Amino acid sequence: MSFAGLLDFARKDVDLPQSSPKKLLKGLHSNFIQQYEKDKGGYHYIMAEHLRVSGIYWCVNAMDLTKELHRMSAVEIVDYVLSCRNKDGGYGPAPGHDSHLLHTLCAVQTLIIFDCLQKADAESICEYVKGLQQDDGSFCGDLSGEVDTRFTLCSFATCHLLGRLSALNIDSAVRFLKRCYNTDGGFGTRPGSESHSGQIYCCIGALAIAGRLDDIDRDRTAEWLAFRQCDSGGLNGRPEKLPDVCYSWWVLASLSILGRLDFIDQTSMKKFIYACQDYETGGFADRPGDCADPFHTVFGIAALSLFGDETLEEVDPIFCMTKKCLGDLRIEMF
Ligand code: GRG
Repeated sequence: MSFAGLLDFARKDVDLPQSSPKKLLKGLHSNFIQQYEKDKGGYHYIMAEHLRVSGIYWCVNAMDLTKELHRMSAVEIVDYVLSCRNKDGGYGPAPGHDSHLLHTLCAVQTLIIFDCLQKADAESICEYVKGLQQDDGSFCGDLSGEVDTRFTLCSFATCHLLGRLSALNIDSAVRFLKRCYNTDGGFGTRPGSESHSGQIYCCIGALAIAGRLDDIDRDRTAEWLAFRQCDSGGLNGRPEKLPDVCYSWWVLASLSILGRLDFIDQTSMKKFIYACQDYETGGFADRPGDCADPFHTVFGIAALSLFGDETLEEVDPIFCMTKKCLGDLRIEMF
């Protein structure tokens, strides 16, 4: 490894360039997202087929949060999502792809955002989800058999949003989640795995949906999450890693669900999030100066909404959708 490479490897934070944006460039972001939807012949669109339904959720959710959903082609998008449904009841990322829990949840979320959940066959979707629950309470994401706490949240959220949470064995799923709870207060992908902010969001979200947050030590978990804040104000996913704007969401939403949003320094965190915006193209990148994409854009915007940015719709911390579109499907925690 070169000397420069070695220094980069040892780097645990980023500097915010002087020229970084200092406020939310809302108008630019909706243009950026709309461009993604339009450019169907483009390289990025074509290469993203394997994650398209998730990508659709990120884009329409970003537009809903920025109050610009009317600019998206609702009918075309809903028809596309419905065409990704498979005979097993689940949804794949694109027509002809196998079903996966991630895309099944994103399909349901997209239908809710466009207020047409009635077009989904709730019973067959929940049967599909139920079929992926294992004897130890865990969930596989698809037939490949990979178990991960992400899939517990996807299962709980999908069935809750369809009003059929009782289709799942909640007690055994919660027992499994508690086996993934580490002594440092975090959660990992499976029992014994390293704590990671993304997995903590999934486990806390699932426990909140199940009404079982009292089963964990909220302060211990919140402290682990608060230690993710770097000097730049940005948050990392685990110790010794670089900050990334998407963790602004995974960490902040977890703290919000735990009722501990004040464990983070808001001012420096907002500075970091603003600095991740591309002031030419619109969109957010993982870190200042990197290339913007819809994934980091939606989670950057959602984090700012949690901080109460009044130009944005209010976001729900469990489902990462506007409170407005969720209506009665929300879970009030406090
Ligand atoms: C939004 C309701 C809702 C559900 C989504 C799939 C899911 C549920 C959540 C994913 C949570 C998660 C695991 C986020 C982390 C994503 C990410 C950037 C992982 C990168 O991992 P590494 O190891 O990065 O490459 P670090 O930052 O640890 O070096």
